[in-house]
Amino acid sequence: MERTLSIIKPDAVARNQIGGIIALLEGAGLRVAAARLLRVSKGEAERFYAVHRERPFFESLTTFLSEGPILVMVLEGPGAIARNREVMGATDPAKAAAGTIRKAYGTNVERNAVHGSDGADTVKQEIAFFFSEREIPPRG
Ligand code: FUP
Repeated sequence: MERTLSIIKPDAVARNQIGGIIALLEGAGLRVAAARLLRVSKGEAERFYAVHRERPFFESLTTFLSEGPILVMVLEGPGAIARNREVMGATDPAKAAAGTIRKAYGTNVERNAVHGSDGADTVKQEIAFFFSEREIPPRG
């Protein structure tokens, strides 16, 4: 069993696409282990995306992430990190495969509906950014 961090970004939350996106995630065999709707400040968005701080899109990306509520989730399942990235589709919705979240709900390379951790090294810090261990209830 593996965990990953998923974010439904402000574009998709504003367009009432939470349900459609979670249906695709669950259909891909991922289960929601924890979830919270919240808003991040510009500074928090800058900390979350710090890895991209030298990129030309950093200013715009962090303004976008902080423009409205987001749904942050911990997803669980076998190979959850890769599975989530598969169902998300390519970063640019125009290049995303049919059946993926970004193909269905993304607008452009920035407003692309979802975020997902990209590897085992980043997933721990991304989950810890939003959740404490006691907010991820054990199954039983
Ligand atoms: P991904 O892991 O698919 O979300 O993509 P990246 O880690 O490469 O990029 C993180 C976020 O930066 C993307 F979700 C959207 C944004 N981005 C842009 O706004 N413009 C670009 O050219 C590339 C990425």
